[in-house]
Parts: sequence; structure tokens; C-alpha cells
Amino acid sequence: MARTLILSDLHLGLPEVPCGRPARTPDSLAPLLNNCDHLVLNGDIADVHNVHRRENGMALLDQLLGMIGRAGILLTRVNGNHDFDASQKNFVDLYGGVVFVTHGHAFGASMLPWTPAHRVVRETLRAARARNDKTLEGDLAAAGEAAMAQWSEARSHNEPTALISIGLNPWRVARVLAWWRTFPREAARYAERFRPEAQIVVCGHSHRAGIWSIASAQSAAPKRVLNTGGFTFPSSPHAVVIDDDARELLVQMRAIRARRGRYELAAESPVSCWRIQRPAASSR
Ligand SMILES: [Mn+2]
Repeated sequence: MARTLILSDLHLGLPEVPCGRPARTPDSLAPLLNNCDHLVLNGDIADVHNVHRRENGMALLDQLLGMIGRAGILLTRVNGNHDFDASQKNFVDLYGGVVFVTHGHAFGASMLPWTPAHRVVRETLRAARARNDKTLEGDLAAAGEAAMAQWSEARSHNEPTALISIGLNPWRVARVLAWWRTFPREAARYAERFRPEAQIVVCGHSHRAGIWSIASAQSAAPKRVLNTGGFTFPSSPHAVVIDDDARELLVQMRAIRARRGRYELAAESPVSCWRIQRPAASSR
């Protein structure tokens, strides 16, 4: 049996908020990698485009990648909007397309509705979408271009932590809450458009962990949206764990808890565990 683990939104380089959680370091994250054969880092792993966070973020990322390599774990990196790199993957289809994994910044018309860079990002996304072909690859390339527009805005580099900047501004709180309500539906719609065969959509980006089952217009089976949340306060980090054997996939959403200064998977829960018949001839 092989295990795939999917994590997102570590935001390495973003200063720690004194909230009692362990600092996000390779050492504190190491227990998550126990028994893992394939790790998917699903975007916003390090804040490499923010001028104030880049140096620390890159150093921590290098250490994390070194640890993953030494452990012999197969690694798949997927771009987020904080670590977009045109030469890297923007999505991954697992198990013959049953599981679709992407960060989530491309799901809607606006990837950051609460930020000062909101307008420029939205307008760049609209223009880039008009220029790119109507494929998943084209759409995610447009989203990458729009993500980078945030970092051409000087204000984006001087934002305090998300918690402070959002918490002090009621308008922003309202924008985030409204966006959180629509995000899972947008995720399901996006998958229906580009990956209709996917049963499970794994994303992050919104920093709101959760499980949503959303009816599909095209098939009898709903799309299950699993959002792995984020590691920065106040979001709650989660992992998607997929164990596969010859006949079936066991997909679980697991909370991540802090214990003795390190992060580890919380206990299994039967309500966030699904068995899926393994597609014939699929590979991980
Ligand atoms: Mn993001």
C-alpha cells in the first residue's frame, strides 16, 4: 500500500503569530511525513515573491525540500499564488483523474477579494483569460500571471500579517466571509468544467479547511471538495491522505494538530473517510 499526502498553505517566511503553535520549520513538520511515499505540496508553501519574506521563506523551503529528498519521498510541487513559477506544475491529476489537485486561486473571477491588490489582480486575470486558450493549462497560466500582478503592487509587500490586516478592518472581514461561502461552489464548478471525471477536488488557498459535497450538473455523483486550510493562524491546517492498494483508494481528510512543539496528523475520523474503487490501469 502506498500513501500520498497532500498539504498546502505553509506560507514559510511569513512571520509567526504568537498563538501557541509551533514555528513552521522542517523539524516541526517532519512527523507529518511519517509513512508517506508521495507528498504533494499544493501551493503557497513559501512566500517567495514578497520582498520581506523571500529570504527566510526560501531558506526554510530549501531545508524542507532537502528533508523530503533525504527521506526518499516522491515530491510533486504545485504552484500557489504566493509561490507561482511558470516552469512548475499548476495542477496534478491523481489516480487516472479521480482526484484533481490544484491550489485554488484560479477558481473564481477574483483570487484575493480582501486585499489592496484586489483590483489589479482581478483585471490582470480577466485580460489574461481572454488571451489564453480555454483549457485547464491556459486558465491556470492566466491565473499565474494574475497572481504575479499582486507582487508588482508595492502595497502587497508591506501588508502586515493577514490576521491583523483583516481583523482590523470590518470591510475585509465581510469580504472574506462572503468569499468563504462561495469558494467551495466555485471549486466544484471549476472541476466540472475542466475535470468532469474527477470525484474529489483537493485545494487550499482560502485558508478555510473543510469538506463540501456539491451536486454535479453532469453526473449523478457529487463533487467532493476537500480544502486543506492553512498553517498560519487563525486557519486550521489539514491534510488529505490517500492510501491505495490494488483495488481501492482510501481517501481521508485529517486534521493536523500540534503536540510537543511539532505538527502531526490527528486521529482518523470515519466521517471524513471515503473508499473509491481504484480505476483500472491508473497510476499515482
Ligand atoms: Mn493562495
